[in-house]
Amino acid sequence: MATEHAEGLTEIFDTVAALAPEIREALPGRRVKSDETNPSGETQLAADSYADELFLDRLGDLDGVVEYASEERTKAVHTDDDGQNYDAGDLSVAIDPLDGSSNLQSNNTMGTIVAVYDAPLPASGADLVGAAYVLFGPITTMITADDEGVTEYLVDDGTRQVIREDVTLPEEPSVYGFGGRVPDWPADFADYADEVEADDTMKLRYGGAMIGDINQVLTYGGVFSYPALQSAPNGKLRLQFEGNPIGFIIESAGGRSSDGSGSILDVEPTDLHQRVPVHVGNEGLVERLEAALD
Ligand code: P6P
Repeated sequence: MATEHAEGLTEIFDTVAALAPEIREALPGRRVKSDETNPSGETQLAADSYADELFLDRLGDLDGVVEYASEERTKAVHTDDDGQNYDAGDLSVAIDPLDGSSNLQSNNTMGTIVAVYDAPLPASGADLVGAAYVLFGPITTMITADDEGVTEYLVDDGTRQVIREDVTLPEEPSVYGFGGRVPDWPADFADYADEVEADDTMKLRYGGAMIGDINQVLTYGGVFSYPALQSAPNGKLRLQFEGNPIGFIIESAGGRSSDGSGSILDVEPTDLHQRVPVHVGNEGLVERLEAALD
């Protein structure tokens, strides 16, 4: 890990892990919809707002963190006392406090996505120094990625206990998950999906929370796409909070990311809540996708 960021990243990942049991315990009582919507126009659950406030409070307190942004907030919050100054070593955190919170009412997987940039937000994926996600499944796990690779932890008790080091995508892919409604897929993506589905070594795994589907790809090899749609040319997922961190994690695990034409990490940031088509997985599958969309 780049020494200038090692301490800051460790503090951020430890803080996110420490909050995991507290957030998981609070979920049962916060399944209700609030009458608020987030900047992307999605209905907020009480759990979304609760988790967002908790992350801002704890991450904002860290000396190394100078800026906090989340899917639930219109603007970034400057959390240091020297205002807009951005000094070497400062870190910005962009977080999806509860990715897939609509799965809460159906008791399916969900969790938290964290992107750590060494640049003001909105930032390019090239400015990422680390990324992570916490997955609330049958057990609570955390995946972290930095310049040393990808590690999986058990975080049930709020501490990070390593369960897998140097995590890489299996060479032989076996799962796929494609978001959006099939009639809304552009023809070239629909053709690619048909090709993948015709492959009898591939099984459909799509659960409605990106990180649950990504964890399937990271564990079994395959491809996850939330493509550009006819009704939404930039797709649904947000670059700062979903596309960049997940692209960083999958690329750090030896896979590929793409917005349809090239690495998601190269997409120019223009707005904090900009959307981006997201394709991540084994190199061969992503290369075939880019050829299909070309
Ligand atoms: P759809 C959850 O709301 C999310 O942002 C991602 O976690 C997930 O991959 C996607 O949206 C699911 O979208 O259209 O299938 O409900």
